[in-house]
Amino acid sequence: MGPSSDSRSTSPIQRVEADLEHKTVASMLNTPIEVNLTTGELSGDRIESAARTITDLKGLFRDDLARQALDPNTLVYRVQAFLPVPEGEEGGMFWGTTFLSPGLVGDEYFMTKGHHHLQRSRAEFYLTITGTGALILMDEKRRTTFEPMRPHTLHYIPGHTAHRVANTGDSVLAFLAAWPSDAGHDYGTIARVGFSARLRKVGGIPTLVEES
Ligand code: S6P
Ligand code: ZN
Repeated sequence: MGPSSDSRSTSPIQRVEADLEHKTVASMLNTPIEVNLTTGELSGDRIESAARTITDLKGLFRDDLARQALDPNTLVYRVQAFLPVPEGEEGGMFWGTTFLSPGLVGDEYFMTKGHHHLQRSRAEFYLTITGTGALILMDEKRRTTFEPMRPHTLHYIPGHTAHRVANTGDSVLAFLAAWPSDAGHDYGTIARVGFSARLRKVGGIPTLVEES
């Protein structure tokens, strides 16, 4: 080995710098989240999950005796979410998938709890992946409407609009959602006063029936 070999031509300082450079490059390598566009399933190590059983949804459906007659462990929906910044932080975005089971409580379709955003002006997108259902929207004047959901429908939920989803089909309804990280969730208002109408199966057809 002559004086020009690697071990002699690289000083200890140069070697430390090379190591640091290697570490910097390694720390810049984030593993992206993956979205299965057939099922809506998110995967990756930063995905959070939550589930709501029929027991968790006490008080939500009109016919509570019909709710109590179901297996208490019945899964109504589960949500996966990717929250890259702390909830409430301004300027970030969140991404999630909701998987809503098919089913009825009396004549009312399985549905999500529904909420307003805490910051009322914050909007949201939903994109249906699989299944059929209804996006139920209620404006500030308590006017309730719904949009049919089927694979590949995109739904814009404006600010100041309460929203919930009902599954009107016989298979799982999965939809993606994207919303601002400072939107927050107000469930209390809906728990107290509800929507002005419920989506019920009337003569086999999903129908919005005004609350009396
Ligand atoms: C979040 C977004 C959805 C819902 C999810 C469950 O702003 O609208 O991810 O959280 O569909 O519904 P809920 O009403 O129980 O939050
Ligand atoms: Zn929302």
